[in-house]
This record gives sequence, structure tokens and C-alpha cells, in this order.
Amino acid sequence: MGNENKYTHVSYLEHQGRFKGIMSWLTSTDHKKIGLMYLYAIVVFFLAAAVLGLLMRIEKMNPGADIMDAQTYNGIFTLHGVIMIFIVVIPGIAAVFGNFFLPIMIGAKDVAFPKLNLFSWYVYITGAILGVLSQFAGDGPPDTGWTFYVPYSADSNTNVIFALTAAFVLGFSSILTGLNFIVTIHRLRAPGMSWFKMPLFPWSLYATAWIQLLATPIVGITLLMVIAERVLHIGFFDPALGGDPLLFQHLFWIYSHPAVYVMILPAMGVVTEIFPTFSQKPVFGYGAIAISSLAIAFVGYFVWGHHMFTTGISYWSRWFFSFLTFIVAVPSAIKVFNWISTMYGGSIDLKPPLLYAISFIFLFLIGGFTGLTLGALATNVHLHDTDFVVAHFHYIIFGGMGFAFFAAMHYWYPKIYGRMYSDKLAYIAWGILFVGFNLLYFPLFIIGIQGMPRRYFDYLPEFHTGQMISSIGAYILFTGLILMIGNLIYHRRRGAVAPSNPWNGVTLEWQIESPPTHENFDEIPVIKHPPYLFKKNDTN
Ligand code: HEM
Ligand SMILES: [Cu+2]
Repeated sequence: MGNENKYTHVSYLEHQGRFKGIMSWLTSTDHKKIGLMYLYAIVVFFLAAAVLGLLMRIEKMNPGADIMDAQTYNGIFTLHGVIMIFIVVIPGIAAVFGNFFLPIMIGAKDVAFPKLNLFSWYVYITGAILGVLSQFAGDGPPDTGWTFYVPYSADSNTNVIFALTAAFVLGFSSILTGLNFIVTIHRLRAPGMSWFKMPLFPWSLYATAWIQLLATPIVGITLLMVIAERVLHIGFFDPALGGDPLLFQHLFWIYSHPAVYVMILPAMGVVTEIFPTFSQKPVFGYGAIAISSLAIAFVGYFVWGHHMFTTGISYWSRWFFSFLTFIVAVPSAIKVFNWISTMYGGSIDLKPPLLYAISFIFLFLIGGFTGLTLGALATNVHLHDTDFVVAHFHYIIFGGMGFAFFAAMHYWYPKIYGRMYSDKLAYIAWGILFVGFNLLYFPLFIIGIQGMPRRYFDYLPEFHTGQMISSIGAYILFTGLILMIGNLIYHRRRGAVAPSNPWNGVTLEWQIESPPTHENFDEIPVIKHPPYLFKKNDTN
């Protein structure tokens, strides 16, 4: 066990500077406080959107209209999707744990542009609030789905412009954060930390940041084009005005496919930190993991057409997009092999963070293999726009990114707050979450194959059993979520005081106090070794 916390310095959670109370947060340029401001905002939005998900599941418990009409359902699934995608998971791990730990893990006192960092948070909150307001202002909740497909999104007389603007503003925040991270990693690594001595979570953030910087402007422009089409009747997409509806889908997915890597790469980065720590072994294949992040980010740009197999694009382009989709699976598979090899022969300590990280692999594999089913032309045509797709992306996004977020929360909690949560409650919450998750989403694979279309408010009687099981799963999952979050909130002030290095981690964040001081390091460390040396004679 590491040295006990001596509290010789002022922690970042204690007041310093001009303002007190909430204002000291809202004006803080400390990357750690900004990370926590993202955390609290994201948790609130996540819970709100989860309640919307639960409402949908209650509606679908039985055939026919139960608690809402079809139009309300359309509004709810649009808002659920918009919040979960643009407000929760795209910023997600990068904004919370990236902000908090990137500077610390590379031995810096802050990000390169601290004021820009705070500004990004304000842009984010503005976009998030706009997204929620779209439900209440003007002509009723937008009903286009989070993908805003034309021609419907150009015609629907609901509040689409509001939601489009929200997504646009949120994109700006994403670009600024990406820019900040890229410059930080290039300029602020501690002396001696060459690229290949950098820990792998920062590597994953680096790959992510390039996608944020290069892909997000595309969707921004696309959304503006829909607004222009609605307001000024410029024919970008409407054939009657000389436009092309397929153009929208191309532009949208050129961003939105890489966007799934903005979600998943930081998640992979998190578990890559957790496996070595709880196996007390250097990560297996350090170089392969670092480079495969870049490879995923790069190849991920060329597969957007797999969302468009049924739109009538040409045979060869379909073939090509399908082929490339299978290629992206290779670097992802390399990572999975390396994580498992890292654990192999290690002294494994199945603490809550590791349990979540292993669940990540399990759920991500189910999501990944069903993704290949969707990437293959023949099966895609059958499964397109069915609940199979809904199951697939919840396994990837919620099972992958969501569980990695929970893993990160349990891993870094003692460092962030200087307190421990209850292990016992964490195990119980995990069990409930895991069972609820699979009950909720697995049946959707089956009824999807049987032909249950996605985004439908009602269904035929033959789907009743599957829908019912799924809805019961939603209740269970929700209980697990509340228990997990409750455990973390409760022990924030009442938990046992955490040692500065409870898991015997070796990266830089474990070498400083818990909670960290305002400037992280008294003295910037000089890096001599690769990042994952657990014993003197270990090598990477
Ligand atoms: C908390 C538990 C959750 C429940 C109960 C839930 C439930 C649902 C349901 C019932 C749908 C509608 C499916 C349809 O009718 O086609 C849906 C769609 C969706 N969900 Fe979730 N979900 C949850 C969590 C998440 C998370 C964490 C994400 C993160 C990305 C997410 C993203 C989406 C998206 C993007 C859609 C697509 C909406 C559309 O088709 O336009 N959900 N969810
Ligand atoms: Cu895609």
C-alpha cells in the first residue's frame, strides 16, 4: 500500500482564489474542477435520458397505447437519443476523465489552454440546455430521431431547428476540447516522456481528439444546411428544389460513424489502465495498443457507407464499405487480445473497477460481433432498422462506453475525492446492472431478427414476450444504476479516507496526493521509464 495521505497541501477541492462556493467552480480554470463540472452535468443528463428510456420501455410492455400516444413516443425517443449521444457519450469519458487525468498522467499542471477549457464547458452547457428546451419551446418536441434524416427533418413542423442548433453548439465544444488535448499532449509532456513513454489513456485521448477536430465540423455544416433548407428553402437535400436526400446521409455518417470512435476509444483507454493495475503486470503489447488507437481513428473514416446499404448506393460502393468495416474490426480485436494477455498469469484482484472492465470486454464483444453481422451485406438488408440494431448499439455504446465510464468512476474515485466507496455495495450494484442490462437488450436481438422494426411505438402480438422481458430488464437496470450512483454519492463525504495509491498503480496520478493539490505536482517529474513497470525488472 502506498503512503497514507498526509494532507500537507491544499487539495483542489478546497477553496482558493477570488470566489467562494459555486462561483469558485463556475469560474475555475483548474482542469480537475472542469472535469467534475462535466461529470455532474453528464450524470444529471444521463439520468434524465434514462428515465425517458424507461418511459419508452413502459409503453412497450404491452401492445397498444398504454401511457402515451405515438407522437409523444416519437418526441421521447428523439430526445432520449439526442441527449444520450450528443450530451452524454460523445463528451463522456474524454471531457470528464480526460480533463481530470490527462494533464496529471503526462506530468503537467493543467491543459494547454485552461481558459478555453472553461469556455468549452460553457459552450457544452449552452448546447445541452438548448437540446432540452427544444422539447418545451415552440411547436412541440422534435420527432425526427437523433439522426435528423431528410426529407422528414426538413418538413416536420415540430421544433427541429432548436435540436439542430443544440447539436451544432455541442459540436463546437467537442472541437475545442479536442484541440486543447492535442496541443496539451504535444507541448506539455513532462521532460523525458517521449511518445512511447506516454501512458495509454492519453494515447487514446490523442487519437480521439483528432477525430473530434477533423470530423465534427462536417456534421456542424450539415446541420446548418438543414436549417438553411428549412428557413430559406435552399435545395440542398429536397429533390423538388434540386437537392439530393442521399447527400445528407453521406455527410451525416461521415461524421457520425467516426463519432462512435470518439465514444469508444477513450473507453478502451480507461480499461487499458485498469487491466495492468489489477493484474500487477505491464500492459501486454503497449505499442500495438497505442498504434491500434490511431489505426481505428484512421480507418474509421472510411466506413460510413455501412449505414447506407439499403439506400440504393452502387453495388461496388456497398461491397467496399462492407469490406472496410471488417478491416476496422482488426485493431479492435488486437486490443481485446492484449487486454486478456495482460491479465494472463497476473496476480488478479477482482475489485469493482476490474469487474466493470471485464464486463466491458464481454459486452463490447457481443456488440462487436453483432456489428459484423450488420456490416455484412446480406444480413444487413434483413436486419436494417430492426431492434437488432438497437440491441447492437446499446451493447457497444452502453455496454462498452457506459461500463467503461463506470469502471473509470470506480477506479479513479479515491484519487478524485480522497475517499473510498463501499466495495460491497459496488459489487451488488454491478450484479443488478449486469443482469438488468442483458435482460433489457438481449431480447431485442431476437425480436429484431424476427422482424420487429425499430422506433415503433406499437407492435404485433408475437413480439409481446420479448418486449415484456426487455421492459422488466429496464426496471432492474434502473435499480442498479440508482444503487451504483447512490453508493458513490453517499461515500463522497462519508467514505473511509483513501490512501494516495489504493490499487498500487504505477502511472503518475497514483504518485501524487489524493485528492490532488491545485497544481498537481510540487515539482514536475522527470520520466525515465516506460509507464507500466510494476517490478524493477519488468519491461514493456
Ligand atoms: C438507461 C437505460 C436505457 C434504456 C431503458 C434505453 C431504451 C431505449 C429504447 C426503448 C429505445 C427506442 C428503440 C426504438 O423504439 O427503436 C432507445 C433508443 C436509443 N437509445 Fe437507449 N436506452 C437506454 C440507454 C441508452 C444509452 C446509455 C445510450 C447511449 C448512447 C442510448 C442511446 C440510444 C439511441 C441513440 C437510441 C436511438 C433512438 C433512435 O432510434 O433514433 N440509450 N433506447
Ligand atoms: Cu458506422
